[in-house]
Amino acid sequence: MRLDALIFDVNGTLADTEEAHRTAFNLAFEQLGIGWKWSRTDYRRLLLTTGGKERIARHIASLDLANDDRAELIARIPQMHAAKTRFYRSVVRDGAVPLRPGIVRLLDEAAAAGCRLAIASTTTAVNIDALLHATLGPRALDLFGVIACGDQVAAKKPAPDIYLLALQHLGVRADHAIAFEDSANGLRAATAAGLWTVVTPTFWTEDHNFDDAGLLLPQLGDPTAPLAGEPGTRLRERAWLTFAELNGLREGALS
Ligand code: XBP
Ligand code: MG
Repeated sequence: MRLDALIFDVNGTLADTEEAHRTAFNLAFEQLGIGWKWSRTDYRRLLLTTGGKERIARHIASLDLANDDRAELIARIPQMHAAKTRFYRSVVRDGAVPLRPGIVRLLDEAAAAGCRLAIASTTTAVNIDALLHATLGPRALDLFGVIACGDQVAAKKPAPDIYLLALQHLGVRADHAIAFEDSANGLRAATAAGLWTVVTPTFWTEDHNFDDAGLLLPQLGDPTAPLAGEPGTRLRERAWLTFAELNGLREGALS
């Protein structure tokens, strides 16, 4: 079956951004005098709620509050999230968050083979723009023809909506595309949209259930960051996932 498109999640997949997100949330809470400080343990749990605004709402729901205080905090979610986005963008713009190993190589290999590239993320467009420009420069917008993100759909991951939107904008069928994810919610969203999915977890998601992944790797691998034990267990050709091998593995799985 022809492979027409690769669709990438952003946070955790293109780059390990979540520590930058966590720090930005905490800076926003401090700046606004809200007084919350999310530890890494807190944040691992909070990450199970996708979307920053939804994550803050989940946190408020967990607090023991009088009704008026709760309503006041809920009303401030947009303000908190806007402050968080400003902190996050400025740290990402400064180049503090690199792309994960193998991402640039695989994007280039796919583009050279005529395969289209897209994004499906729960984060906001400005965050994606900051990350892509800081890491790929102006060619980012040429590489990614479709960027589906944030509040463009009502239901965030694990609902399939953002992937379905990306496929619709690409004009590509799900069985002619592959998704790349790092989390169980992302994998559920991609799978529910009918996509064969490659999962590369991070510290934040390594304990999630990835039974439905088409291929599970610690990272994509690269000549500069080869995968331990490969080729030979999951990969046959190189110690990194090439576009040609990706295509072959998917064909084998679908046949
Ligand atoms: C993962 C998320 C995001 C970020 C925070 O996004 O859950 O919400 O943690 O971003 P992805 P916002 O789908 O790319 O893995 O605060 O902008 O929502
Ligand atoms: Mg993710």
